[in-house]
Amino acid sequence: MSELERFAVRGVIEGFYGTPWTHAERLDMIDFLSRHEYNTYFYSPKDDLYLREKWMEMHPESASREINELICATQKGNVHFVYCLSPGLSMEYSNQEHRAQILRKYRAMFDRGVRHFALLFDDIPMHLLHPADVKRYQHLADAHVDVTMNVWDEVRRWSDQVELVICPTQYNGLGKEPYIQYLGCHLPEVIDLFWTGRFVCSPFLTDGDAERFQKHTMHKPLYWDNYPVNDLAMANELHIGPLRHRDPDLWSHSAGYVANAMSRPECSKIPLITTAAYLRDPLGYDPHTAWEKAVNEVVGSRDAAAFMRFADNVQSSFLNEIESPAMMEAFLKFRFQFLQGDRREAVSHLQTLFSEMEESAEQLLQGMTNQKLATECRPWLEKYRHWAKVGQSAVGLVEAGTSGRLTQAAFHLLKLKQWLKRTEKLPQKVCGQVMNIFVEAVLQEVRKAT
Ligand code: 14T
Repeated sequence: MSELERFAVRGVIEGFYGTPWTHAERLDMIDFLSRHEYNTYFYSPKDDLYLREKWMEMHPESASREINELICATQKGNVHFVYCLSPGLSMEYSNQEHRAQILRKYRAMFDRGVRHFALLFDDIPMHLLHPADVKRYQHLADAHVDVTMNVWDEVRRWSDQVELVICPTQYNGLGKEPYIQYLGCHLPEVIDLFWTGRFVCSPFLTDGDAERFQKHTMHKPLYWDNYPVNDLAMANELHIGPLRHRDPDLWSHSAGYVANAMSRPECSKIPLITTAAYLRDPLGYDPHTAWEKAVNEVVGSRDAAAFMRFADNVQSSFLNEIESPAMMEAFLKFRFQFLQGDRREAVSHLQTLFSEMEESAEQLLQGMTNQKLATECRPWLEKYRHWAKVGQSAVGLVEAGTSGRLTQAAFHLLKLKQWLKRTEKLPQKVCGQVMNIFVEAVLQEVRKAT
């Protein structure tokens, strides 16, 4: 695909709440982005004090040195470094000194070669709060346009290479809400507007929605896709599944695509490689094929098969409501065979399934080639191992119960209850409801029989 026939911006944003990436992780990520044909890195961890809460203060000396290194790394890798400030928690929009401070911080970055800037107004109140602002502006959008134009007029005096992105306070919906319409219609088209789609986490991004956004805001949306990010309410989900449901023609209806990553950088690489495949060839993109390739690359060939078995049970998110498809299929087959009278065969299949599950869990827990990945995944791997134990006791119970060995059945029932209790204490989302459905069915049979 030619450069003109794909997303102009292909980015990753460090834009999550929670522990920011370390300096080493950032350098590694920039290298990763460069190798996977991403062209932009947005530096915006929510919990970096000097970008948000203390946005008015200059970065301390040590942080400043690290930012220099990041800028150099992006330059070497042909990736744009976007310096993002989130002043909305305390900024008085009408305050001349506050505006000057944004420009001072931008200028320090400009002097080190940065040409891409962003002003993020997400996750702040929709109403003006400072009395001076209430007096001067009609509404929040009015203030945001004024500040943005003020900043824009100054930075483009520095160089005609400078680019500016805005994250509106209302960053999801249909695009015809009054705030975003006002913002869009009063800002020049060269200033890109971030947009997460219909929802904060949008199951689908469609051409139709992008067109509607453009119609109402006079801007093509710059997609900020909240996948694979797993912060806040999503913290128990590990988003290692592939990107899904982004329309293949989205590139022609948008200003670009930016993925918000997880606080776990190594895990993030798996979905980010699938996203890179989508960005490279949206029409030819197949989530499952891309996913297998991504797992192979990040996990390495030695552990890839075991990891894939694990990952099949850790893929549900707002993008994909299907969890543990292979396991679900095995349960359905089990019931079918069991009812057909093929009990021994049915039981033996499930025994194999759960012992392979335990083996792969053990293999991954005891030491993966990619140790960083192992560390990041550990809580989910632990939960996966626990479910294998639950499954083994459940199958043991079925086996003993249906062949009349009641003492053994009672023993397996006890074990099942113990493992179930331990497993349910682990909050990580693994296997969704699939294991619960199976266990519940087994326990129901037990109740019937006693
Ligand atoms: F700016 C936005 F486009 C955006 O998505 N902002 C945040 C983002 O930093 C965060 O990582 C993401 C996923 O949780 O969602 C936004 O933050 C929220 C969204 C909510 F709906 C924070 C609280 C919410 F209730």
